[in-house]
Amino acid sequence: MKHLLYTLALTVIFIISSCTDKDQTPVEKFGQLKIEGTNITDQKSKAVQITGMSLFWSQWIGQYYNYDCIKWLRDDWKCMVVRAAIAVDHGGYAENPEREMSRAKKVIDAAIDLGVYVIVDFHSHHAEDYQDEAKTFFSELASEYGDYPNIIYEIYNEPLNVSWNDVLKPYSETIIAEIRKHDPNNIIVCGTPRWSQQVDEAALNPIDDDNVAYTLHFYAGTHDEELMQVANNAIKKGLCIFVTEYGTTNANGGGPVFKEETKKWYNWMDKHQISHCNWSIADKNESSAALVEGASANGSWKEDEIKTSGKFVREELRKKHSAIFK
Ligand code: IDC
Repeated sequence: MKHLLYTLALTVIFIISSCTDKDQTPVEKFGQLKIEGTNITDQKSKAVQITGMSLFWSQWIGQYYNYDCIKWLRDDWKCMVVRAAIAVDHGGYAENPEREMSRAKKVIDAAIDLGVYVIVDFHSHHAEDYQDEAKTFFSELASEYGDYPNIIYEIYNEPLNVSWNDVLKPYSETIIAEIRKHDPNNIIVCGTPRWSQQVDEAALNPIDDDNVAYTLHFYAGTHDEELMQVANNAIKKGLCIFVTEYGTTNANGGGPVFKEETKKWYNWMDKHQISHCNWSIADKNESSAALVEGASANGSWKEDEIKTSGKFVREELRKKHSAIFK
């Protein structure tokens, strides 16, 4: 009996001591995220930078919205976060609510099981025209998943040239109120004017909620220091920025892969501890798509299934992960 207890104690000690950070999932390590000042912070109030990949428009390239793919993105690409870009118009959720909601839930369920964060993005350029749909969509998600620390709500991908004060702030407040009925504290990310670039406008009139961040999107071939300066001004005013989508290419999703320019953005995001997701996990014939046409839907991608941008971004994600989980 004594011997048995001794062995048991040793086993417990062994298990505890072998559980280093390296074996932890992102959600085990960081837990409940919140916003403090301009930073996203973890359960110990330490600033964190969570990094990962965005999936493509769900209605067009939905095959990567599955468990095995998310698991591969966690284990091999070392994503701490994945973004489900749930299409609204162009045959998305507005027309096919059940199909698109089920895609969103597949990714959320996988993320919860796998211990990664998941951004659920209402992927539209006209979400103010789909406010009722957005209310229904986020209310359902918040009531079902609001208790999990995994979920991050992105309520509007990219508004066009519309006013923050008159259109986007009221839209955001309406959707936030709906989410907060069920989920008091997970992070909500708001789209900003002109393709989620004018974060400085939101900084002049921010939303009254403790856990709201604001979207900045950039494409390294199109956007440079000028946009960084806009974002710097917003940060100076106290705004928390989340780069929920960026590309290494031109803003149309094509053109060359701008490695040097992307590195400048990486440095800038590191300096400000800004979290980010790359566009996109897709096998489309465009340079921003990470995969070659016909790449397996279930992950396990070999070298020759990954395109230039995908390889470059994967390296960065692995580097980021290994600096934190050691
Ligand atoms: C692009 C896709 C492209 C598709 C187009 C449709 O890469 O294949 O034809 O949408 O509108 C964004 C958007 C994102 C865009 C991406 C690249 O959020 O939907 O995807 N981009 O153009 N903002 C800036 C760039």
